[in-house]
Amino acid sequence: MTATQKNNQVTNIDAVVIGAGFSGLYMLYRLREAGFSTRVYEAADGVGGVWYWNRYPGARCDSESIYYNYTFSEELYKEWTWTSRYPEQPEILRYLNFVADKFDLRRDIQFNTRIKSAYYDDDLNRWHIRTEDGESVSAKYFITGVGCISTANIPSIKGLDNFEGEWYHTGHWPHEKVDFTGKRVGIIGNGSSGVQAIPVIAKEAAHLTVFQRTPQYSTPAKNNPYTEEFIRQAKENFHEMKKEVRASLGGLPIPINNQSALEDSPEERRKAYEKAWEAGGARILFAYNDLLANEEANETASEFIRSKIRETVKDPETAEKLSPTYYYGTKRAIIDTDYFETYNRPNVSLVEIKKAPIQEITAKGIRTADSEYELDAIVFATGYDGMTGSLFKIDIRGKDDVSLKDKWVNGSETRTYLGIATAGFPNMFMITGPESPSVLGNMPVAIEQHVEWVMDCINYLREKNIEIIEAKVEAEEAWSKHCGELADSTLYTKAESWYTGANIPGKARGFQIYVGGYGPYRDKCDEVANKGYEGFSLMSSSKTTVR
Ligand code: NA7
Repeated sequence: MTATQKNNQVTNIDAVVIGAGFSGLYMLYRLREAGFSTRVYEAADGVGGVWYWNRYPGARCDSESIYYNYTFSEELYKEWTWTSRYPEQPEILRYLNFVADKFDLRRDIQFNTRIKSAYYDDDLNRWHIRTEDGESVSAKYFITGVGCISTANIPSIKGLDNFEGEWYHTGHWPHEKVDFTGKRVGIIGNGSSGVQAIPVIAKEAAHLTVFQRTPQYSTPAKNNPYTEEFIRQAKENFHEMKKEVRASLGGLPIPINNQSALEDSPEERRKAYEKAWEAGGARILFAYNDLLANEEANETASEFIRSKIRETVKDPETAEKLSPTYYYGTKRAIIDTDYFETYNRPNVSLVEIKKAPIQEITAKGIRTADSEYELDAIVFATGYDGMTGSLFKIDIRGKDDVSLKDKWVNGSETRTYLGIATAGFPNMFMITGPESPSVLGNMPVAIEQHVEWVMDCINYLREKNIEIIEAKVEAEEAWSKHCGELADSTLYTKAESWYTGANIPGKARGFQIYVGGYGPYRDKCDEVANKGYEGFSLMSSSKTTVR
């Protein structure tokens, strides 16, 4: 029950966890605390998950830092001090390193190791996990903490190999500073990453050309450094904050105005939106309770933001090009620092690639249907193959050698029970898997809930001498149906977004996130556990059903 070994020897341990981001670190901490031998595998050479890789200029979190952390340890919460409202990537990475040091986690993490496959052995009731280097380990429990948005989407554009300049993806940024001084830079993509990077790169580059496919709504972050007094109060308020974030819909203690936008007069609405705009972040989404459910209500918020774009961007033609038409919030709500202001700079230009698509990357730059742009560097801020992308990168096979990818028909028929487990894959747990609320809120809160639920479950199995837990087909059918119905009752499914898989050519469309909110979801998971893991088959080692 010690560490794994090479030389064809297979080591037996209790649990294998993939990924050393927020999920993997906490899962390791809990498993180890409960006395389970555990090994975490991590492809990077350090902890951090997406915060290890996302080092692009301007990279920040869009959740407020005092809520974007673990709450399982009061001591940890009080020992760490955030410097500003929206933390920069290096600060978050420092935080996760601090966590790893404080709880001495690194000794059970194998870095620089990518997992190639995980096969379930039905005879032995164990998972056989293999690394890309050929190392094998056998574990009773297989837990994925691979992140929802960690597999980079680099569009296959003809000619990229011929480009003589340098190119980067925001999610795989070099560790050393990339110096754009004096360079002509092109950036493709204006989601959260692009919107954060564009103002920063524009200040450094000789010229920045933004290749925009879809204009996006963005609201000002109103980032600011925290005062000592603010931090003191936040720390004092720890228990209340923890209770509130865990019961909330999106993992943040921000109340939603429980009223329809259509009940207010246009003047009252304007006032409410102005107040939310001034408060910063994505507060507009909290201004009324039906912005993501009712088209007419949504249009009031969408038009408010468009009016702000017109006020901010001096050239009316550019303002028009930057004005989105989809329903605000149905793509991830973006927050920014000086994003729209950046288009007033003389060294920034905007190219609409829906009107004149990119045809080729040449040795000298980017050629669209109507022009050629000479560039020294290209930045792909083109996002991720979300929700299933990172799971599908590993060859995961359950009972009868069925692969997860095949079972889910490449994502078009994703079926999970609670977004944590899937039938045919016993003793496998997915932290923030598809069909859990995950990315529709403040991730550490979702992660802690999953880790704690999984830990309670594993402890229960040990106490009751149960060897195998597996989601029942009927339970996952019902859960997937419920998720789909909830999503269809909102406007989310109307957008072309990474939430729906629309950003990846050829990817099956579907909305694989539970939209009912963190608090209600937690209650549902607790109910399942309290009923002795209702919806799961619980079996002894001889496959005798225990319940
Ligand atoms: P996003 O939000 O998926 O944004 C990706 C951007 O790249 C978006 O503007 C896309 O346009 C654009 N894109 C994607 N593929 C292409 C191609 N092939 N050609 C041109 N433009 C393209 O990713 P981010 O990294 O910004 O953010 C991911 C999440 O991280 C974010 O939601 C937060 O949760 C944190 P589109 O809108 O699809 O037309």
